[in-house]
Parts: sequence; C-alpha cells; structure tokens
Amino acid sequence: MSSPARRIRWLRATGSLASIALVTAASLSVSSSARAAAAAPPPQEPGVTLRVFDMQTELARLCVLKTGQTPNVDKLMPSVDWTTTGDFGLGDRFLSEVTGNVNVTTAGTHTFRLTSDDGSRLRIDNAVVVDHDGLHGSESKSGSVQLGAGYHALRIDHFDNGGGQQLTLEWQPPGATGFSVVPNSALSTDAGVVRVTAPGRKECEGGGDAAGDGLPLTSVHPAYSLTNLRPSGFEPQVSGMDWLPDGRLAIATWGGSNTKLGEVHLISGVTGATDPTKVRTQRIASGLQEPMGLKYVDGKLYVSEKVGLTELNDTNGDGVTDDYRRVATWPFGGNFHEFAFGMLYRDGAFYLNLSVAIDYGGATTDPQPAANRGTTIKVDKATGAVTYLAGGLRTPHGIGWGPEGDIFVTDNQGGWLPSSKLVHIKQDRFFNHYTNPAGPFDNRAITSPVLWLPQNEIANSPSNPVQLTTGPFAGQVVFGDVTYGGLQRGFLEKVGGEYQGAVFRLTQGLESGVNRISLGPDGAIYTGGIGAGGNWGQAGKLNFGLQKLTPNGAEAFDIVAMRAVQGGFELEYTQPLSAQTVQGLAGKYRATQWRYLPTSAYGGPKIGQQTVTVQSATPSADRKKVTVLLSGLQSGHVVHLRSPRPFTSESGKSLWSTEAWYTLNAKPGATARTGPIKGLAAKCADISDGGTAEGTKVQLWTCNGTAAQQWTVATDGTVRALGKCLDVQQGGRANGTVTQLWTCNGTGAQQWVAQPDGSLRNPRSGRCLDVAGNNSADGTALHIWDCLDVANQKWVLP
Ligand SMILES: [Ca+2]
Ligand SMILES: [Ca+2]
Ligand SMILES: [Ca+2]
Repeated sequence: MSSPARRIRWLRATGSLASIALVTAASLSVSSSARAAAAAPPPQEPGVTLRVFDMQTELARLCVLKTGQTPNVDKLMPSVDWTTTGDFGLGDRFLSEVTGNVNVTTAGTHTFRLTSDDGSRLRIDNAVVVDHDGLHGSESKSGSVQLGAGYHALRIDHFDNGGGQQLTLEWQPPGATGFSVVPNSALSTDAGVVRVTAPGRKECEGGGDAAGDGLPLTSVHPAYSLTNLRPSGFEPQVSGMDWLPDGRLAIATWGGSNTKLGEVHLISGVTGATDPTKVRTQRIASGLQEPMGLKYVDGKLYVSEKVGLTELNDTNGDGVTDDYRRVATWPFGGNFHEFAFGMLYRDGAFYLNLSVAIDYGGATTDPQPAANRGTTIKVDKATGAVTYLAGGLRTPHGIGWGPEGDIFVTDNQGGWLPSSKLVHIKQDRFFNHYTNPAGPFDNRAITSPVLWLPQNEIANSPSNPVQLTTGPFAGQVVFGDVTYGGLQRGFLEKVGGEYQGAVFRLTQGLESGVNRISLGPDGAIYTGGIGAGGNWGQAGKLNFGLQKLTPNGAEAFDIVAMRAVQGGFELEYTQPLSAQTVQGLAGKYRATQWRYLPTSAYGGPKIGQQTVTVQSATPSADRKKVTVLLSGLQSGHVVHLRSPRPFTSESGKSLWSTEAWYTLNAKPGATARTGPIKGLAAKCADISDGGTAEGTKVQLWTCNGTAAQQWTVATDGTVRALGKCLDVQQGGRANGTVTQLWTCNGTGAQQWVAQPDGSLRNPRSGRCLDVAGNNSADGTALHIWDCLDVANQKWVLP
C-alpha cells in the first residue's frame, strides 16, 4: 500500500526512473512473465521515509489525512530517533508519518518500544503493535509481535500539538538483552524516490466528511453507466484518443519516460452496447517517442511526439505504418518533461501545448534547454510552420475546445502555479509561468485562470477538457485527472467579458487515473488511463485503462451551475429542493474564500483564507434555484461553497456532490472607479506637473484635486490618468524601479492588483507600489519594492 502522500503528481517528476521503466515495459506487453516482473518489490535503500504535515490547528489525537495531500516535509532518515524541530522540519501542530521496512534476520518475538511526544501508533505489516495515541509528554510504550525473517512493512503515525516533540523507535529482537534504537542496518525504504513537498495547511478527514461531501467521490455518477473496453491482456497507457469515420477508436500509448516505446492502436467494437469480448485491437504504429496527442485528419493519423508532429502512412497496404513522416518539429532540449500535449485540429492547423523543462523534484529548469516552451502552438498542416498562440504555461497537460469554439487548456501545479488551473487560450495571452530565457509572451499582462482547481481538493493532475453536448450538463467542460482520478466538470460563464466559473466533482469509480478523454460517436465519454510505479497515478488503481461512461437517462440530485450575481451566487439544481431543506436554508451553506499568489516556488499555500458569512439563501418559486448572498466576497479569490448532507431534493435524494469552487476573478457589475489614490501622510499619487509625455514621473504630492491626481482603477487591472497608464519603467522587476506615466500597452508593467492589506501589487515583478525611502515630502518618487505590509505601501483607492 502506498500512502496517498507518496504519490507524485502527473509529470511533476518521474520518480524512480528504473522502476517506472520496468512497470511501463510490463504494461505494454501482453506476456504474463513481464507482469510478474512488475510485481517485484521496488529497489530499497537504508533508512526510513519521514513525511511531515503542517496542520496549523489544535491536535488532541491522531487523525486520518484527507487523500492526496502533498507533505510539507519529505526526507530519508537513517533511523527513528527525533526530538528537535530540525529533525521534523516543523515545530508544533504537525502530523508525521514514517514508512519503510524492518528487515528481520532472526525469526521470533520482537518487542518494540515507542517513545513519543505527543501521540503515536506503530504498525507492522498493517497490524497495530503499539497504540500510544493522545496528548502526552515524552512517554514510552511497548508491544510485541512474532516476525519471520525478511522484510516487514513499517508504519508509524505521530503528532505534536505544542511544546516539545519526540519520536523514537527501539526494539528488542530475539536474543537481545535490552532495548536499542532500531538500527539503520535493519531499516529500508524505496530507493530513488523523488520527494516532492508543498507548503500550506493540510487537513484531516472531519467527522462529517463522506465521499462527495468533503472527500473525493468513490463511485460512478448515477447518470452514467460504466463499460469496460479492454479485452484480456490489453493494457494501454493512453496518451491520445481520436475517432475514425468508421467508428473505430484510435489511441496512442505513452511508452514510458524517455523511451521510444509509444504505439498507436485502432480499436473496433467499442461504440454502443458492447463488452470487452466484442472489442478488437490492432497495433498500427510503434517506436514513437512519448506521444501525448493523436488526431485523425483527412484519412490519416497524426501523432505529437516529443520532438515533433508525425504523420502515419501505410504505403504497402498491410494496415501497419511503414512511413513515419515528420510534418513539423518544435523546440526540444531533451528534458524528460518536454512533452507535446495535444491535439486539436481546425482549418488546416493543429493546436497543441509544449511543456517546459523541469528538474527532478519539480522546479522549472533554469535556464531552459530549449526556447519558447510553456506555450500553446499552432502547426500548419501543409507547411509544418509553427507559430505561437500563448505562453506562460508549465505542464499544459490538456487541450480542448470549449465555449464559442475557443481553446481551453489545463495546467498542472508547480513553479509559478500555486494550484492547477484551467485557462482560456487566445493569441498573445500570458499565464504567469516565467522562464529563463523569457518566453514569447512574458512581457504581456497576466491572464487569470478561468478556474483555479484547488490542489488535492478537486484536482491534482488535470488532463484534457471536453465540452459536453447533451444531458443536464450540456455546454460544460469535463476533464479527467491522473492522480486525483475520475472526471470533474466546469461551469463557465462570462463576467466582465471574460470566462470564470465553478468546478464540481462529476464521477470516480474508474479503473485508473484519467489521462485522456474523448466524446464518442455514441455520445459516451471515453476514458483512457495511465499511471506507473506506485507513486504516480491514482492510489489503488491500475496503471492503464480504457473505459466509457454512457449517459443512461437517470438523474442524480446535483448542482448544475453556480453563477455569480450581485453580492453572491445563484445555484441551480437538477431537481427541486425538498421542503425540509428549504427551511432555514441560509444555515445549510458554508463558504470560505482565499486567493493564490503565484511565485517561482513549487505550488503554494492559500492566502488569506477566511470564512464568509452567508447573509441569506432565497429559493426560486420552483425550488430549483437558490440565490445565496455572502458578506465580504472579494474579487480575485476562490470561493468554496459547501452544503453538507443531508441536503435533499423533493424526491428524497441527497446531493451527489455537495461542494463547488468558484473562481471569482471579477464580481458582476464591477465598474471602473475614478478619484484620488491616497497614501503616506494622506498625500496623493500625482503626475509631475500634470505632464503627459512618455516617462513623466509619478510621485507623492499634497492632494490638490487636479486632473494629475485623478486616477481610474480600471477593470482590466490598469490604473490610468491623463489618458495614460501607471507603468513600471522598462518593465523592470528590481526593487527601486521607478514608476512613470506611459501609453497603455497591455503589458505586465501596467498591471496593479489591490491587496487586502491595502497595498497595490504589480504581479509581474511581484512587488508593491512604494513611496521611496518612506519619505512623505512632496515630490518623492513612487517606485516598486518588496511587499512588506508597511505604511508607505498603503493606498486608499477611489
Ligand atoms: Ca513542538
Ligand atoms: Ca508536544
Ligand atoms: Ca504498411
């Protein structure tokens, strides 16, 4: 059993390359001997794995962590004997989890002594040997167990609430006269594992949590019927999917990290009423380098390999590709993470995403081995010419058509991505992931995500989006997830001219984590699975998969949509709420909000998380809609709304999934505001001498009501006066770069975001508008400086 925290997000790292290669080879083969090899224990190294989770809340007992949370600390330790905050990496209010193996040389009774501050529990081979739970200082407790020679799974759970902390594991093996710390020579843990950590608060399962109500779903959505599509022995790690006109499904398979073992198969008998015995597969291409996209155009299949786009040709009519024509190449520096995620086609052009190079462990490689990665590209089918649509992406794992025929892309958590997200691609857009050297759009204003997908709550490694065409969720986008698993759905709406919206759980219950999905000609959602090596993929699932979800006409009680309205949201349900639910309705919703602050660090915490008070909840006459008004909603935040069970429909059903996460980039009805911007010593931001020349100095000055102090805080993130924009000189990012007046040009040098602490932040530089030297004299320049929550960075906006 691998604990959820050991799993590694899709493509954040490859984990143990040796063990992944082994498993991958097994998965692609149909021979049973290869599968047996995959079942061999992974390579070991001496010591144990210590993972520590920052709970930031009072702890009185051990608890069960919610699944899929990345630890704050993850390290190899020689033995279990820790007392300092340095040992644990955290001081107070943390949970620690120790995993590994005890290697027993002499069979017989082994007595273990666990000394801990506060509580702890020792399991050997999943059986509790010492239960030492609860609040206490450093105390010892022992337990005995019969062990045969060989490896036995070790697991210790521990917590510290406050004050001192300790965790020590001693033993008395057969023949020993007393206790000693279990030595390094008797301990081992999986070797070569990439130890990914993420900051922020982690959560335990709560007493009221259940599947779909505080926790991930565990089963198939009632409105869909699940069909297995893999004939015996067919174990594809699906990395691309498309349809032939005759109803056959084409799939690409991954082939494993840094290999050329990718294949293409044609699969018949999948549509309509079917089962695995009716499915036939034919391998038509092989030797492909980690293909991540597949498209059928005008009678031919095209594959996006790591280095370029390949056309598959069968020149001798035997049904198997014998000519692999390179249609296009793109920048590729040989890094394991430089995938070409695809693939869409329209009007003579393919569309796909190039992920950036990353280091093992997840940091963005600096400098990048190839230019212009982290982009959505367009490839001319006739000429192979590559042009760039948008940039600032990291692991743009999925690409799909969405509302209005536009392109939507999922990007996975990492550097510059505090959480995974769904973005709306348009020419010249920049999505906030910076590289060295700079990408083609790094100087553009940052485009906010359509949906933040809060990490581990509703996503971990989201894959390609597909827009549904029928059913209760028609028009919404659905996407899979390799590590969180299942399918999620996004309701999108335009506010202030841009898409934003809510994400909901849709289904789990599939055989594997989901790498690719496609709508079939029969209206079913086809799901292709992937995973590897025990620390990559969905916990407890297969490393391969092919299934479909067919709408069956049944109806779950679900939240269809969450729309932003003045002062709150309108929720739309599939069925009328019960009379009982409508009573005291406002008390049945719980809301919180937070924001994210992208930095170069891997992942990131929620910033400023706070409870939001529900003012009122008013049902419509037919009880299928509820207007929920909330106090203090802030734009630029994610709003989490939960209506815990029992929350029933008129027909007596409980909500399938009780939660929604709405990305409130803009509040409806938000308008530009004009007036003075007051700062230090109640003086005003002022344009020197009211000048309008490019580069005119912006300064602090006694407020005087002139046009040189009339600023418009626009809805596009700019701050304007005298017809021009407040601009960071030459797009600088260093402390002390001065501000000036400049023609508005849509770049990140002119973007300003009001922060809850009253500062005005320029996201591109990550710094705040600051009165130089904290000098309140008239004429002091305004420049950018580290955001420090200080008086000379506080601004009262109009
Ligand atoms: Ca402590
Ligand atoms: Ca303590
Ligand atoms: Ca051939």
